[in-house]
Amino acid sequence: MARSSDLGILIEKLAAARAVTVLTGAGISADSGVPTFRGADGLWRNFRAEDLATPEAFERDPRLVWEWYNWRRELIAATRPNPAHSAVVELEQRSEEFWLITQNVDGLHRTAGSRKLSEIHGNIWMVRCTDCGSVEENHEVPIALLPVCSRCKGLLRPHIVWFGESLFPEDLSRCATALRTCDVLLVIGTSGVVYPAAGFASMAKESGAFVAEINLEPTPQSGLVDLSLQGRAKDLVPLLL
Ligand code: BJW
Ligand code: ZN
Repeated sequence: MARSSDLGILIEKLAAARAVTVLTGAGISADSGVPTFRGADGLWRNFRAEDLATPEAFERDPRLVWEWYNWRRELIAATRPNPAHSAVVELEQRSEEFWLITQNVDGLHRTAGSRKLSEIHGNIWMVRCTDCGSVEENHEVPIALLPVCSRCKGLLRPHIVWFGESLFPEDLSRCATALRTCDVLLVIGTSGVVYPAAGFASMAKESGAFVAEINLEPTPQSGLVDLSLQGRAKDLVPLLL
């Protein structure tokens, strides 16, 4: 459990900060009922994200990959933001400078009202044509298999960053600025194993930020952060305000 003295330190650091950056992962949405990737509930028909979230998997069997996304689209469509998402919105409104970096593709931060954000792994409600590259919103649940582009009839894929693919350069440069210039970085609900996001805490630390982590359990980042609070995001994040 988080110690109240640790919570007090973080509250003070946030109150004194001019610039705040928040990095979130699947743990913040777990409290809304979205399965995490590396928890037992993240498995689908015994496949792991590493088996399906790759360009090779899509090339081999686009139907299987779309079936996985349909399972997730249905789950996510039934969820709502939780008090941790709302508390992040309030932090944005209170901070002179603020940026939210989320690895989550579920869109729950946007639904909650976050506006200053980078969805660095994309968004499950956006699709991209594998032929002409056009990107559009698509909220169909389930999406028709196999979905095709309205402009050129090319095969659509999720507008999501898969393993082995580069993140969008504009997101990377916006995140680098937010990490290099923040006074406090708050890392919420990520296992800290997927790069480049796994390197963000040390980037902020090197630039002099106070770095705090909120997670149900210790992570590979726990040793390098200034403060590690253990507990549920939905219980702890609202206490910071
Ligand atoms: C709670 C909680 C509660 C639970 N409250 N907490 C350097 C070294 C080694 C490898 C690489 C490297 N650089 C790049 C790579 C390769 C690769 C990589 O990192 N591999 C690692 C697995 C080793 N990275 C990439 O390929 C990236 N591309 C890239 O860097 O391009 C350049 C390049 C390519 C190749 C080589 C070198 C350079 C792209 C990564 C894209 C990741 N995409 C995914 C899938 C998207 C598919 C989709 O969503 O549809 O994004 S992977 C998956 O993991 C998803 C997530 O965003 C991401 C992170 O997971 P997250 O959010 O941390 O979730 P979990 O489940 O892991 O953890 C949940 C946490 O919450 C746990 O800690 C719980 O305890 C906690 N929790 N309930 C608080 N209530
Ligand atoms: Zn097209």
